[in-house]
Order: sequence, then C-alpha cells, then structure tokens
Amino acid sequence: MNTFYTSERHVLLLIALLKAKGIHKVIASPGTTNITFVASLQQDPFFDIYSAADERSAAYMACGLAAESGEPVVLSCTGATASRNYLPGLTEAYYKKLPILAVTSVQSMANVGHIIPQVIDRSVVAKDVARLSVCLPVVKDENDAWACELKVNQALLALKRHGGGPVHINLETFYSRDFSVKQLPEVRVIDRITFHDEFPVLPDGHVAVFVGSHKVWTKDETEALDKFCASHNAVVFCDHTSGYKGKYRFLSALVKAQTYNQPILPEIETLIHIGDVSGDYYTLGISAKQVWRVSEDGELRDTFRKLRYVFEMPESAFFAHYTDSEVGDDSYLALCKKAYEDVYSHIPELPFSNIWMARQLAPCLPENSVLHLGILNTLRSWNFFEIPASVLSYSNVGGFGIDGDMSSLIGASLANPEKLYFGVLGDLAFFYDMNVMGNHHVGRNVRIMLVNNGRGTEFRNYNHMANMFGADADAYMAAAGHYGNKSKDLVKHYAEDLGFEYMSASSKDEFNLVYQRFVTADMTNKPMLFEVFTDSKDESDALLVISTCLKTDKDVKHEKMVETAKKVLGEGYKTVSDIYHKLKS
Ligand SMILES: Cc1ncc(C[n+]2csc(CCOP(=O)(O)OP(=O)(O)O)c2C)c(N)n1
Repeated sequence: MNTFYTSERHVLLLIALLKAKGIHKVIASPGTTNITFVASLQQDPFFDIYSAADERSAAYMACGLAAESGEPVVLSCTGATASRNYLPGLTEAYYKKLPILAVTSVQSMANVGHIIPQVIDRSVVAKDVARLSVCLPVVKDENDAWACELKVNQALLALKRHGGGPVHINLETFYSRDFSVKQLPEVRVIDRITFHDEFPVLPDGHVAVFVGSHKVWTKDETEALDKFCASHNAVVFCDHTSGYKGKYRFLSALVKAQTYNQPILPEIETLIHIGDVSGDYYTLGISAKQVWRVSEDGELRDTFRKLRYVFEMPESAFFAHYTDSEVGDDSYLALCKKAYEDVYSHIPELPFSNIWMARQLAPCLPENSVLHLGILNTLRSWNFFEIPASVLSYSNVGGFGIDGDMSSLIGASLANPEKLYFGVLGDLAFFYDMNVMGNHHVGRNVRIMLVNNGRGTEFRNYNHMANMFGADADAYMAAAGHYGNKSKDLVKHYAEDLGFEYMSASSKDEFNLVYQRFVTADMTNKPMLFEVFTDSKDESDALLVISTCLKTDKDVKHEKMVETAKKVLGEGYKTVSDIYHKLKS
C-alpha cells in the first residue's frame, strides 16, 4: 500500500490529537464514509486496529477492551444504520463509565433530511449513550480548523472527565481520494487540571491576569490574587465589569484603544484568564504565548485562541497554589500605570459626548455607590476612566441586550435601599425598558443618566461597519428618530409624573450647572433622571479623539497623504507603501 494520511484536514486534526493523547486502540467497521479516517489510521503503525463487521458487536468489544486495558478505545463506522447498532454497547459504556470514542462518519451534513441514500439524522443523541456529542465538519479555513481542534480536545477530555464515559464524534467526509499527506499537522493539546492532577510549572516570562465580567469579589479572593501578582510581578487587566479592586488592577481600555504609538507593554508569556464574557473589546485583543483558564465550570473557553490548560477549581485555590513566598518587584504594574497616565495626560478637549461625561463623572461618583452601564457604547466610554475603588460597576454583558439595563439596575437597587445606584444608558436602551421606572418598588436610591442622541449611536461611530453607509445608516441600522426624536419634554413628563427628580443638559455648560446634584452623596427624597442630549457626530468624534491621543504630526501627515492618494487612486490603498507600489506599477 503506497498511501499515507488523507488530505481531509479535520480528519488529520483528529488523528494528530488521538496520537498526542496516546489513544491507539481502534475497532473499525466496514463502509465508505469512514475510508478517509480508517485508511489514514491503517497506514500508521501507532494504531492497533481490530476489525468488526457488526457494529453492535464492535461497540461491546470496545467495552471489554476499554475495561480490560484501562485505555480509551476508538470506534469507527459509516452511514446507513451502522451507528444505530452502537447504541446497546454505548449504553453499557455510559453506565460503566468506559472511555469509548464512537466516531461515526457521514457525508456532508447538508444532505441530512433530503432523502439521500444512506444519510440519517444523528443530530439528537440519547442522553445515556454519550457524555458529549460533537460534529466535525469539513475544514475550509483557519477558523474552521480552530473550531475543529477545540472540539476534538473537548471530546477527548470528556472521555475521562468526571469519572469518564463514552463520547460521540460525527465526522464528515468529502471522500477525498488524496492520501498523500506524510506528516500530521502540529496540534494544540489542551489539558484540564483538577485538584487531583499534577499542576504544570508556570513558565518563565511575564504573567498577566485577564478578568472578564466577574461576580463580586470577597476580601479573601482579592488577597489571593494580590499575593499571586506580588510573587510573579503580574498585573490584572480589568474593565468595569471585572470587579477586582486590588492593588494590581489595570484599567487597560484607554491604553489598548490607542491606534497610534500605543505604549509598549511587556509581551505576555502566560495569560491567566478568569471571569466570564467581557465587553472590553480593546483588551480582548491582547496577545499571549499561552492562556491558562481558571474556572469552576472547567469548560474549554478559548477566548484568546491560545488556551493550553483549564483549571477546574476555585480561582483562589489556583492562585494560592502558584503563589511563591518570594515577593516580586511590581515593575510590570508600574509600566502599566505609567502607560495609562501617559495616554490620559494626552487626552485633548473632547466633544460633548458620553465619553466626555464619563470623564467628568467617573471620579465624582459617591463612595460605596454602584454603577450600571449600558452595553457597547456606554460601557466603552466609561471603561476609559477609573471610578472610585469603593464603587462596584456592572453591565449586562452576559447576553449584551439593550432590553433590560434599567430593570437590572432597579433590581440591584432593591438589595440595598441605603446605597446609591447609578445607571448610564442610551436612548434606545432607555425606551426599551422604560416601563420599569413605573414599578412601585423604585426607590430614591436610583439615579439614571439617559444619553439621548436620538438613535443607536453605536452604529454611527466612525469605526463601526455601518458607518460606511453614512447618514443612510440612521433609517434602519441605527433606528434614528423614534421615541419623540430627542423631544425635550417627553422623558421629562414621564419621569416627573412618576416621581423622579428630572434634570437635563444639552451642552458642557448646562451639564456643569447640574451634574453635582446628580452625584451628590446625600440620599435625596426622590430618584433622579438626568437626560443629556448629545449629537451622534460628537459621539463619534469623541471616540476618534480618545483613540488617537498619541498621534504625532508625522501620523497626521501620513493620514493626509493616504487620504489624498485614496481620492486619486481609489480605495484599497491604506499605507504609504501601498501607494508607492501602485505609483511604480
Ligand atoms: C435586545 C437587543 N436588540 C438589539 C441589540 C443590538 N444593539 C446593540 S447596541 C444597540 C444600540 C443601542 O442604542 P442606545 O441604547 O441608544 O445606545 P447608544 O449606542 O446610542 O449609546 C443595538 C440596537 C441588542 N444589543 N439588544
């Protein structure tokens, strides 16, 4: 036989990961859809393959083999009813917690449901035949390859997770006849570490912690992270949903947002990833050689696409394990702080906007108050500026809806009637959820700032995809002009009739006249609504200005050249070297 591995990349990734994990026992049943898989295994002496024409028997053989050897066993079968015959054996394996990987091959999943010969629908798997079922489609680009590698890692880990059991992989094929691949691709093995496992050694090099949205931190949890950072000269990348207020907090969005001359921070060797979804898109762009995720959920969440380990344990246990007695020098933290101060000191006068208001209000929030921020535009605006350490802040980044910002704020305010709860949100979010203002439980501890720009200004920001449509984006994408179209009376009446104290501003001067009342630390008699009218062009300009604080004259000149050249040569020329090559050609 003069063939090697198949050219089907998803099959290669599966085989490479099986080898990386030392899984070599296979029981193969005859068929066509599994030829690319079986033929590739067959020519590799690493694999011990047994043949069983009867799939029912194959699955039971796998049970015996797995139980006796203590090793995982791979099953391979084709379409038609072949996989149905795995069910009795896999049921046995499920209740015995035997690590059997049932790989059921299939033509393109697109064929399911079209009365195509031999194609059955395997999308629903009985609860007690597999601990996990994944589908591996044909890989067409790097994104598919990433997803495939992740799913195979998940599947192989599930064989042993929580006591182990059978796992199902549905494997597509396009019947490639190319078996010329001599070398398997390099693959990323992801390991899950629990308390019972040996912990890997933290590599040399810079360590940083990224915190997505996070539950309220206890004092002990904060101390555990502080000690970890102290012993590794680490920093903690945060936004206003991270909740960590310890010594090593670095509110990173302002620095990471800089398009020009961004202060250089040390390359991160190991990024410790904790918390859940983050709305800080700037810091999500961070890169690291490898990521270690720590979460009690133990799931493979490859946000940064560099995941190497998942530690299924409480964060404080992880931090305690990796804390050495030696105390580091905090130089990384000093660099981050300096970077923030450098950028901050270069922020020029900003147009009247959410960002401008965030800059004024963030430091003035009363001690021990709570801040709720609308998603995307508002969260982004406020993430540029630090709030007092005693102020906890939140945003609905779990599902990123604009439908419940105020309800979440009101719900939170019920928990502590003696604390002040601030909410900042745009007009679409406000009008979506405005009925909650009439809920009779609303207390005087609630203060809402409505940034009314008459639309979802997010979609008019200079860097948003919808911006390419200019003012045409207003009609449907940004939903402009609804809800009274920035009426000066509508919200005032509604708020006042509901017993809110109402104030408004349409300029910096007007804002300066009233904002102190909005942030007074005193518990006033009524809840407050502060409506601020802004213009979406100013909103966008403010974002552009704050993202380009470090622009030099040279950058301005360069921009102008590119703009002029674009006019002459058309779009597609972004750099001076593009233009140079175009002019030369
Ligand atoms: C329920 C729901 N529908 C649609 C969206 C998509 N969306 C994201 S931001 C946004 C605009 C929000 O506008 P606004 O609240 O006025 O805030 P602004 O962008 O003006 O600051 C929309 C519609 C969403 N996140 N949630």
